[in-house]
Amino acid sequence: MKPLEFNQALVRAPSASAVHGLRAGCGPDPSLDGIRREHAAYVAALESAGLAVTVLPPLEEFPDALFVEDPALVFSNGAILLRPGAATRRGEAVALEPQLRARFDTLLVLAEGHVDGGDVLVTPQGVFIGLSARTNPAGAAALVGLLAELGYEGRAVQAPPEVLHLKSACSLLDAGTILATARLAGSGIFEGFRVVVVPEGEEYGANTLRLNDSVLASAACPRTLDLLDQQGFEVLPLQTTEISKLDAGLSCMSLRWYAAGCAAVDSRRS
Ligand code: CIR
Repeated sequence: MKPLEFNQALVRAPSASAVHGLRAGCGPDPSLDGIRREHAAYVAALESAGLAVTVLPPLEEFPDALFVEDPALVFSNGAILLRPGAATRRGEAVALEPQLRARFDTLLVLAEGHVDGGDVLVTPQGVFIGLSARTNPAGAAALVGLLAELGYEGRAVQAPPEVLHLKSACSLLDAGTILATARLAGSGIFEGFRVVVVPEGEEYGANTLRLNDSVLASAACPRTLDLLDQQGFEVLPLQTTEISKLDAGLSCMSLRWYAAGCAAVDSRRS
């Protein structure tokens, strides 16, 4: 497994309905222009990190469809179609299926329970599956079986109750290092990893995205950016003002994988 090497990404353009996406709180509404701007900057960041990006058309009937990470998991040797935990998001998996079939020889389908991709943290040592309001034990157990078919070891863990997904509170920085909130780090689930803890008050910043040599991180968390910089990571800060109003972070807007035989994009091109 090459958990930090990627040359392909699928994203979905935000629909006008994106402003009506699910959210737990009741803060100000996101602006559509802002969502589109943040999404466009995100696509540019994926490209500058060396990925070839395919932008799928928006889905008006599914406001959260731009968060394309949740209905599927993708690996170099196959993909898994998931069953999102929110009823309004289930059709996103149906819409994604032909896109995955066109790109992966092996497509497995979760047949029981519910799992959101945002609850799945892939590491070289195994795959953590967070139990949350969106991912239930039946879905996690079924996913462990599908992961085993692809050669990966899955393990269910408890996601922190205050966040939407497991990866709202953590991300993989390098093969042996995880960035996490203090609360999740203290739970002990990352035994064997070096854990970097985000500064208090910047818990949202725990959701970064390591792609090749770059780490995409939220510009809203300046102390986390400094911390990552001090640790020697090449940080690409991105605005997340509008998507964060929809409880979203940086990992959620793409599916990423390494496809052998496909040329990586040269991010240094002028
Ligand atoms: C939702 O509640 O499903 C969307 N508004 C946000 C999904 C974010 N997904 C992710 O972080 N993986």
